[in-house]
Amino acid sequence: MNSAPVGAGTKRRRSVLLLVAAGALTAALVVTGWFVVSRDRPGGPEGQVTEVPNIFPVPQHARPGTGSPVPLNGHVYIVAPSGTDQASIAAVQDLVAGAGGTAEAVTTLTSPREGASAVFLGSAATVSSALQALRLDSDPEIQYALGRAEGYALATGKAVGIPTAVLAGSDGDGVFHAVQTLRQLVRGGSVVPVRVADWPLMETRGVIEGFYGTPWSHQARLDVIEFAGRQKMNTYIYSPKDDPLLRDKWRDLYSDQELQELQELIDAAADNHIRFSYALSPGIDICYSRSSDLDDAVAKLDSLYSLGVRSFVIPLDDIATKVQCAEDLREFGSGQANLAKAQASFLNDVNDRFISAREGVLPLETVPTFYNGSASNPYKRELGQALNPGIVVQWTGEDVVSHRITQDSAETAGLTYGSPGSPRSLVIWDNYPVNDFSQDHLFMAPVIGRDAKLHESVRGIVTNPMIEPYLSLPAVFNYADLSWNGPGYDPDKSMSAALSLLAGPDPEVQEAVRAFVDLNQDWQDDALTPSAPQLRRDIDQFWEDYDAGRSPSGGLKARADLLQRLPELLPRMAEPGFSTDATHWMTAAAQYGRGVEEALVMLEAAKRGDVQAATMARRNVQGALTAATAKTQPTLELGVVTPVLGDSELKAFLDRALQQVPGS
Ligand code: LTM
Repeated sequence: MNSAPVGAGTKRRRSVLLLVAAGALTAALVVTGWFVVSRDRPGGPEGQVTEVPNIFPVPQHARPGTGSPVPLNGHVYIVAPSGTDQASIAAVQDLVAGAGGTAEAVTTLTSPREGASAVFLGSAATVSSALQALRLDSDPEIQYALGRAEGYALATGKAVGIPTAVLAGSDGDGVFHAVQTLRQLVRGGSVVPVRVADWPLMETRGVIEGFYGTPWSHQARLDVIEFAGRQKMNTYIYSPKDDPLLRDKWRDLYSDQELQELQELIDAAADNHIRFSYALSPGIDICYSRSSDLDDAVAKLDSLYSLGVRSFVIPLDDIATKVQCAEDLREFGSGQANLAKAQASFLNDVNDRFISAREGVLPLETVPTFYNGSASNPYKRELGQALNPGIVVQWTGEDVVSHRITQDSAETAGLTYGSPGSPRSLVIWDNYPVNDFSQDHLFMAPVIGRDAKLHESVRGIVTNPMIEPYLSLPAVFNYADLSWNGPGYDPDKSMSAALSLLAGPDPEVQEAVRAFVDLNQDWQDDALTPSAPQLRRDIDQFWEDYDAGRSPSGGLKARADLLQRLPELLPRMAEPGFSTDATHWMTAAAQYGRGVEEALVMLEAAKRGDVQAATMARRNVQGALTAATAKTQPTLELGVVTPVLGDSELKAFLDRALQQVPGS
């Protein structure tokens, strides 16, 4: 054996949890019939056709491979030439441990022990001999993938005489993404035979913590960053509206303690191949022409640069729509076009003095004060012309909260925020599933209404999530899929896979999560997100039976039972944060479940003329309704609010049932 050890990665609590969850997803996908034939078939020259498990985000190409599965539950060499991304090596080590195998990390491998298998990991150049051994070094799809930023190839076969999986990346991100795909290809302790060639269609894919309300906790940020990395996102923008040091006190520098927390986030982001992007919002009281304000902004950004941040945003949303200070009025004049002139001048200065003057900083991004709509106005026209063409604009679609975002609209917006012949590079700041404007609601429907080919017209999409971080994970999963491969994105499949992953393998828990999510579908009366469709189906069936004098089919009773068990079942999810975030909605749902069950008892008792039983059940229905509609959910600005669920379905059912059996 000719092998040299390399450093092993550290395994953190979350990694263990998510490893369990990855296994859970596998089990859940099999249980729920999610195991389907690849889009691309058949396999290779030997013609062996197997099935490729579903992979999320859907890869550009995934075919069944030839040969046998690659066991990870025995001795596994992780062959990673020096310089290979440590986080990727550590993730494969975790995966091997999770499959029950023993990992040995080496830099080269020529004479492996019998019965072992190998995972080659590295850049296209460093694993080229393994790709050659699999006769894939000149495969056109793989060549193409390895020529794209963040692209990767993953293929199985035999190299150095043993079962082998090769994970080749066009860059370090690509290698990491290959590992995330590998994670989804393990069945019964082995990697299924596959050939994947994959790359992202959008350059920027991520999460912007950009809402009003209680900012996420430090731990939640760490967890979301890890989750986003696993779903092949690459961006987390730090922009909580209620963090004073970003807006009201934007000039103040961070304390040592705050810097330490930021450093942890920045490091976690790097480990997970996520760009930590820092968003400074000075628009509240900035004087664009004042040199000390420019100095303060640069000093603040520099303090983050020193921690390793290489991506910056200057959001200017939700501020006065006119120039404010006397110096600016003198320098630029009043009016919206002059506001754009003042902002462009400031942003160009930040760009020159900071972005271009530091090593390795990505293009500056901004959120204009008029950040939605594709139609031109004097502000946008001026901004388009005066703003350095290299500065990227974040745009929310036609509306602030856009129910549909079309490619046409994005194309037009690019021209509107750009100059003739030079469209602006846009990132969509997507205001879904954000609930700061409706803090009693959860928005848990799949992401809908975004054109599949938006990648042809924008640089990327970032999702603005809910105040509840863990309840936002299903949408984050959807956005990861949509931004990686829009044409391959199927909202329902993506959401179902997300829920399976977060729920874990227990079928009862899976069912409970789906029942809970069903109650939180309605997104501002959008026709594509009908309220509580499964509950409604059960209710409709119940009244149909009732009106026809038939005994009820049982669906509604079963759902009522399940809702009452949510507080017991949701905490058993693989992702524990979900039920913590959901506490008050879950409790209200359980009360509604009790109310529905009592209503069924009441209707049945009334039907058989048992007045006493009907009266008692009626009282219980009213008690449950009162409990279900109690104010229990604390908010930052609105005090304690009533968690809204299944919008009107549950209450409407109980009201109708009560009407059927009038009280004495
Ligand atoms: O959307 C933008 C650019 N700004 C704010 C967000 O901070 C806020 O979360 C959303 C939703 O309320 N609306 C905004 O205008």
